[in-house]
Amino acid sequence: MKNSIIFLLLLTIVPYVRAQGGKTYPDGKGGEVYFPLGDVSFADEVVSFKVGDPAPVDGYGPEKSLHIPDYTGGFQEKYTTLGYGGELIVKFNDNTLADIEGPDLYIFEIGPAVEPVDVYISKDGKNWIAVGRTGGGFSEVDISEFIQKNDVFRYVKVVDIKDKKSGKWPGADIDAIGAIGSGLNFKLNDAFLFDTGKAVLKDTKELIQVVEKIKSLENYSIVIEGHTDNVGTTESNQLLSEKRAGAIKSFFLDHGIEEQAITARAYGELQPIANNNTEEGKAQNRRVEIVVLLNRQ
Ligand SMILES: [Ca+2]
Ligand SMILES: [Ca+2]
Ligand SMILES: [Ca+2]
Repeated sequence: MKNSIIFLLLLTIVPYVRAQGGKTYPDGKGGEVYFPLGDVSFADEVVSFKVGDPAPVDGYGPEKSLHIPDYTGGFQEKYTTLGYGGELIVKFNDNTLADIEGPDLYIFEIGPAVEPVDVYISKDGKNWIAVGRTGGGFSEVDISEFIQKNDVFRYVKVVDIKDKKSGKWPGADIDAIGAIGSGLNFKLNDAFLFDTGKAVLKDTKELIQVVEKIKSLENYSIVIEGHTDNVGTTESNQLLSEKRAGAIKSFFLDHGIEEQAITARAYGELQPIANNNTEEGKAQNRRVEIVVLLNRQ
């Protein structure tokens, strides 16, 4: 029952966000940064890491840049040194990156000098959008001018710009990567929602719970994304995902969520999250993702 995990998330994260509001983290340079979603906001998974050349003397591993910033000074093994020209790709799982007013993404880089990185974002981990370069005291990135309204992203890539070749730790030292513009991400498996090939909702019990939780939040917007496996034509999959995202949108409207708060999108088979060569992978790919964005209060 994959869905029970999702609802566990809903039941735990939503009250947390309501009770706590956001949270402030030290930026490692004497200042602090506010994240409206708190601890959930940070990158959850390493997708790939290509250490630069020369590599650092002591490499602490790419996973040191996941989760909340935890470096407090000195020689702590709590950051990822990219190496000269190194490249790190991370992914958000329980949250997404989105545009809100002001900066949207923050790269926690440690050390006395800010060593710049080029920053890229992606929806699928394949097609990348360059969103700027950190450095010169700036570690925050505003993605608004590079994207469409209400776009949501799950991947971030940072590439060391080959500024400093010398020293024991060449390249940028990354403690954490966080989405200030962040949404809660819920994946609903289609098997619970629809019959094969159909776009009529069959079991809405859990969707009602989703609606109730969303309505308990303030100042939110919702992005509904329909996705399919690769069985059938690309066109038919596109159409099916469109109808299913539309069915969820109608359900939300019928249950008192305002139309201007909802964006529905369809991706068909274009954004799989698992291998379509296995039955299990296909089942994971047949899904609706609901992203709840919390705007700055
Ligand atoms: Ca996260
Ligand atoms: Ca922004
Ligand atoms: Ca860290």
